[in-house]
Amino acid sequence: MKLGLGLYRHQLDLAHYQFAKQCGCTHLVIHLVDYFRSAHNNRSDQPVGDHSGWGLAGDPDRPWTYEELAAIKGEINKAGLELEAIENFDPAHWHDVLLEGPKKAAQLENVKSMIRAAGRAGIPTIGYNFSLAGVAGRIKGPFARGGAEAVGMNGPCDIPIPNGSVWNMTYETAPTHGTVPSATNEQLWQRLKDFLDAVLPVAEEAGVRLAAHPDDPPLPVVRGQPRLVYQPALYQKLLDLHPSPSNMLEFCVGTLAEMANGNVYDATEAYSRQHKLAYIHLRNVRGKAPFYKETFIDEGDVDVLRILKILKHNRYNGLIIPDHAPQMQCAAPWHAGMAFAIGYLRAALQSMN
Ligand SMILES: [Mn+2]
Repeated sequence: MKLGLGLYRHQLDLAHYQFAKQCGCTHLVIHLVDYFRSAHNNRSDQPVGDHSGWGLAGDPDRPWTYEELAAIKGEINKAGLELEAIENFDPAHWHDVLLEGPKKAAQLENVKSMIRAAGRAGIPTIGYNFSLAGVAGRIKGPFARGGAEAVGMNGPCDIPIPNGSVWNMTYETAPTHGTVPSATNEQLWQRLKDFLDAVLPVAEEAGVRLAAHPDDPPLPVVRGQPRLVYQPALYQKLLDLHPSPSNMLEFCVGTLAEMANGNVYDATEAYSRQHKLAYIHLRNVRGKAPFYKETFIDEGDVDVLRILKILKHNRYNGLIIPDHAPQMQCAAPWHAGMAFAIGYLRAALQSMN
């Protein structure tokens, strides 16, 4: 198994690459969407936002190009690391794929062009969230050991999504008043199927795996909109929609542990046995959605060592990253939190080998 870090857009620089290398990472996952333009998001932290979301999405007229992806990959390789995945599409490039809007066909072409660009640049994976409400309703507080600041949820989130927004970001600066009408669960699954049917053949040809994150937070409805993968068994429904080697999972252990049904060990066993894990988000939590708190990796409800043993038994040899970590009380809260998580995982992996 390989160990890596996930870096936000504003962290794509030599200092962060060196930090990852110094932690013992060999691989990176990068975000190209900037979630931190909004004033209430602190750049040292993970984005939380409020019901107005994370801020403005990117430039709708500029899908990622081969040139920019190759340049970023070149810098990462120069620092002695591999670029394993890009995490998340930009709502600016595919909002009407999610919302079944008038630009759907053109935006499916956007997505195809970005998959081809990633493949040509030698980036093997793109992670995505097929989600209308996105990561909504989270709160921050001193939830982890010693009062370390972490995120969590303390009840459902029902505020409707304003027009011109999706997945916690604004893609239209002057939208018409009103809110996004609720889709049905069947409609949303059909949109996902349309998406997979359109882009998976291109992904296969480009040598790129599309990796689906489960709905975080995992609830059947958030902001009046249905969710797709909010129970472990629903990941199987997603895989069965399109039997392609590029139809894979961004397997988020923390989110799976927050789910009300099933259990995270059975889910890890079932999907790693099928070799459907493109890469893994590994963190710990306490409680179940909509009442849960993120914790340090060695506290909380999840037996992380048991997860690693299941993965090893099923010969998982892909990448593990801590998707989030609590902020530690010091001059570099994000760095300390990540270094602690990576150190723990590195020791665990070494002791198993
Ligand atoms: Mn995750």
